[in-house]
Amino acid sequence: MKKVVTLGEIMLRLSTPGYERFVQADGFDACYGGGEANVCVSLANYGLDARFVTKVPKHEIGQSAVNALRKFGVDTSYILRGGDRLGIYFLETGASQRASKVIYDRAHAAIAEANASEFNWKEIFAGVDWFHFTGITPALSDQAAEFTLEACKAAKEMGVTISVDINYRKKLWTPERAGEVMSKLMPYVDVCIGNEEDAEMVFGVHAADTDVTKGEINHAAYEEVAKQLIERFGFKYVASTLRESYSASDNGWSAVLYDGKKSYVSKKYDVRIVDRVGGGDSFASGLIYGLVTEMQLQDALEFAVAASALKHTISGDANLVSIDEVETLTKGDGSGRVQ
Ligand code: KDG
Repeated sequence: MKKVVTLGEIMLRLSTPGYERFVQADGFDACYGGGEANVCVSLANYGLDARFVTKVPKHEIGQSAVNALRKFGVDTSYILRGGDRLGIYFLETGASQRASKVIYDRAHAAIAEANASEFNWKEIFAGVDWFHFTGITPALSDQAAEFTLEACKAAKEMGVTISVDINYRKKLWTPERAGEVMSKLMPYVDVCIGNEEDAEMVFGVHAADTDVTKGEINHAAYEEVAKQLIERFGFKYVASTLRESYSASDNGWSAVLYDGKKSYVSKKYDVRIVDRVGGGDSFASGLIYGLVTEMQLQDALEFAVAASALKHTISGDANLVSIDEVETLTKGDGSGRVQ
């Protein structure tokens, strides 16, 4: 069985019920989320040996986060215990013209304050095929940037394939700091996932005559972005979802992968959104699953985008779809709504 490791923060997600506003809600629905935790849960759910590395406080809320991962079969044996707190993120789900809102309460979380010396990467990566992280983890603190770099160096030395989801979070760092830190990590990465906005914000890379702020992006323009990223960092593959936003509730959802020679473009799904949080993570986990199990590139991309289309129909951060469900969807023509 293929072995995958992800590294990052798991957070308590507190969302208002239904579409209630923050100022209106008398209670919150609780679950756990976090970019790399979501990817790990999804990979465990596909049957891979998926290990999540983080640090959580020794108290019961830390334990509850670990239990939430175990429930889905994630290997939690290298989760460090200690520190003061588990980060929280509050979510108000939007609809129609009203966008969703996220408020972070994650400063000084245990993982943000962990030190590089606490992780034994040789043990963590022993026998591992794939390592995945996102731009969220090195954004957490200077120490987090340092241990992410050490993880990348160890993984590379041990022959582990590395993927990143650029996942630029403007509430965590500036484009300048993101560019500086991420540029040091990218030379270790084999597979880069990132949309055109991430590439522009973090690396200042964009397609000529394309204004990403106006949503003017298609697979041809993305290929220009991917080429520049490969030239600069030597990635093997660059991939992204391509979202056409009709409203906060509906989306045209497809994806593209560039291998340095040609672009592979997926089917497009017309998605009715129940919960879009984790949509990018579900694409990343689908792509990792496809690539680590050695699917053809087009098949891996179709698996990833179908998995991700299905995620939009599931409440909570994690993509709890089965391989069968994903494969059934990939066999259709992609024209129907995903409900
Ligand atoms: O990709 C989903 C994440 O955005 C969510 O889980 C919260 O990790 C999170 C973050 O930092 O935004």
